[in-house]
Amino acid sequence: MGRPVPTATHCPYCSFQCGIRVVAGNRPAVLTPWEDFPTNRGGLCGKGWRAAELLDHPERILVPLVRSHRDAPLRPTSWDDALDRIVVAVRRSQLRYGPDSVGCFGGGGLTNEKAYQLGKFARVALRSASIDYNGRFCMSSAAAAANKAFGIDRGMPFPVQDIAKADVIMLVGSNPAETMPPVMQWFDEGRAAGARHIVVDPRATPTALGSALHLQPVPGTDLALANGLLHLAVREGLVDEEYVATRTAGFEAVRRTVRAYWPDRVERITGVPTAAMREAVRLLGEASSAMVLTARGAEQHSNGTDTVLAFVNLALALGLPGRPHSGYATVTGQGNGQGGREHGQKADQLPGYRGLDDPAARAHVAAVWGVDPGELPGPGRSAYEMLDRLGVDVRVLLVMASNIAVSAPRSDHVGKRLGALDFLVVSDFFLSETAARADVVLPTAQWAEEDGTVTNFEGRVLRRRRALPPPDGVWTDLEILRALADRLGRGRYFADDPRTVFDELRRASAGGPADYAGITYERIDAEQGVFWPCPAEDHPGTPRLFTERFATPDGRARFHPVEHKEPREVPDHEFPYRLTTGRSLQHYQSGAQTRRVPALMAIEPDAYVELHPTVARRVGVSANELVRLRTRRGTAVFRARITENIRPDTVFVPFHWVGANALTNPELDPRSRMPEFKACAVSVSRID
Ligand SMILES: Nc1nc2c(c(=O)[nH]1)N[C@H]1C(S)=C(S)[C@@H](COP(=O)(O)OP(=O)(O)OC[C@H]3O[C@@H](n4cnc5c(=O)[nH]c(N)nc54)[C@H](O)[C@@H]3O)O[C@H]1N2
Ligand SMILES: Nc1nc2c(c(=O)[nH]1)N[C@H]1C(S)=C(S)[C@@H](COP(=O)(O)OP(=O)(O)OC[C@H]3O[C@@H](n4cnc5c(=O)[nH]c(N)nc54)[C@H](O)[C@@H]3O)O[C@H]1N2
Ligand code: SF4
Ligand SMILES: [Mo]
Repeated sequence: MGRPVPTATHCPYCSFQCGIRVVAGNRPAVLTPWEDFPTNRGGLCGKGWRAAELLDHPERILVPLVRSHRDAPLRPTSWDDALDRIVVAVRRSQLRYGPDSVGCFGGGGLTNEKAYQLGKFARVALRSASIDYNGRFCMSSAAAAANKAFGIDRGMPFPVQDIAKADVIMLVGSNPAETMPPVMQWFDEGRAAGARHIVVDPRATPTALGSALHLQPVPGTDLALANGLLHLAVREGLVDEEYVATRTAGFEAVRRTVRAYWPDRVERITGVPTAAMREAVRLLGEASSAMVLTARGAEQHSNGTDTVLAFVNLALALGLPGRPHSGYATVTGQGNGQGGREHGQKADQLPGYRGLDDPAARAHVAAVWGVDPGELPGPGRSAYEMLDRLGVDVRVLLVMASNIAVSAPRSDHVGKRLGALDFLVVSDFFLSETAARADVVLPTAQWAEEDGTVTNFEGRVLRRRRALPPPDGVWTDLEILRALADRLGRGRYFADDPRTVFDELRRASAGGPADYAGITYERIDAEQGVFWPCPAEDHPGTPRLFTERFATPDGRARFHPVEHKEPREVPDHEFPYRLTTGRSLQHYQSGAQTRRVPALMAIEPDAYVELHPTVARRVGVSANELVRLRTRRGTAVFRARITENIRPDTVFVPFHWVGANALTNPELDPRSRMPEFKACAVSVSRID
């Protein structure tokens, strides 16, 4: 017997999509890094190293589960029974309440093929407008801003290697040392060569601790900070006037707006000392190459789109986008956070990043799908707006790749709305907190068990390759969608083979902003990934955008004047602290996967809150004691972690356990519909 050949594939978790090898056919599955993959170069974080354990995990769901009525326990059944129940519920609901009463909720962890197929399933099999996905909680503000400013939304418009070559980088609300550890090799390479990095974060994170300059603003005040930095850049003559004149439009209105952002005023709003602001501007403005990167800390606010626009304004005024080793980028989050937002699982979108309300886009995609454009529904509600009205508008919900019971804002309310549904269907490999509430749970294949493509945070389209078959009786999401479409009388429109679906996606995306027409599985294999847009098979793909022009009609980037606005909730007598939320190193998202990995749980066993020592003293709590956090929406209990690394007016909780989102505010950004996960008012009390 020869040694089994490892299959090269990619990590199931974050958008860095580290190259991983899985020994083909083996159970239990064995994983090794893919040493020469060009982005991670063999590096993996602890989550990635342990990812294979979930393939053979004892809690994995291996058969469909159903319950006979709401209070009955879930019990195993056959696929026929499970699918028939779903179709009966769909038919009944659509007959009584109309097509939009059946909704879909997708995820940025789905491969391109699955995200595309889920969008098509909603529009063609269900003919429903009700579909959105968890990326609305993740990337939407940066996406909205990038579309407005650059005319295209590819999170990182350059390859990750450029990070090592930039002289100065400002990271705003981004903590890659914990959220994408192997990417730090590119930052570290830059630092070793003398690059200076500026981190903007209310916490002194591991990323900030290794930087040259840490600005520690009050949560939700980044827009004022960006305007203040631009104010200083104007005053100190650091604006690249030639770039502004030749490559952009609209600067004068921004120049006028930022005039009012005096350093003293900005210090009062943000808490960032003026001297630190001056140093940051000087570093950025005098560097021969510089980048501004934002992530969820800047974006998950009710003014997230404007906040991103403020940092884009700064980057444009300094002449960065499109210049060598320079630019503005947003660091995408989920495994397929980039591709998952391009191919039609968004409420207002058709594949290729086309608009659902654009007649030409509807005609093009309908022709690829073989349906009449008039049959396609119009745009639906955004993620939280749909969840908020479950049981009222949407009566039957299919969830594929999200654990909304834990990760949606104001989760107690969302839990009640889930309970008000007539019928909930969840496809997952574990009984997540959301799946545990379902009427039907469908067991699905995991990353190493299926083929498909994902688009990493650079816009590089990669192949997930099947190393092993799913366990007996477990189906892929594509097989599930096809079988449901079949039973709904629309099966002829749906393939369940990833390659066939990808070839259809290529045609559907052709000519759109996210054009995959020239990308094939063979090219991805040969070239270690292909950067979109790639309109033809003889097109090289596009590692760097904006070198000549922006994706706007006239080729110029757009400035947008934006004004500071307080977060919806600010501290008061009853709720005296600011609450912000985010991630810890060991866990992933709602924790549905990583809370099932013993090695990760041994390091990070339960929900905690970071408190400054002054807060701990005031509340009377010592390290590891339990405290109760309360907001206008709910309460939850956390273990106290006392640290000097956080502002004394702010507390931080990771959202990997049930509880954090009982607290958060679902106030939405008016344009992106992104909830305000990162700023609300909270009280802290000890538990006796
Ligand atoms: N370990 C781990 N890694 C992950 C994930 C995970 O769950 N766990 N999830 C992946 C996904 S989907 C995503 S979206 C990315 C997210 O990656 P990041 O954006 O790096 O993660 P967060 O922890 O949400 O937020 C980053 C930082 O924002 C800071 N912050 C909070 N409020 C504010 C504010 O008002 N202003 C500023 N400037 N900063 C603020 C927080 O203190 C935090 O350190 O991570 C990906 N990688
Ligand atoms: N308070 C607070 N809340 C937040 C955030 C925050 O910073 N603070 N961040 C937000 C962000 S950025 C994000 S991205 C969301 C993420 O939050 P969620 O959408 O809940 O993300 P996951 O926990 O990854 O949930 C994915 C679920 O689908 C399953 N799954 C994974 N892959 C697949 C697949 O291919 N098919 C199927 N059928 N199932 C699959 C997993 O087992 C898991 O149960 O949370 C948001 N919520
Ligand atoms: S950094 Fe992201 S992609 Fe890489 S191993 Fe960790 S979770 Fe997986
Ligand atoms: Mo995310």
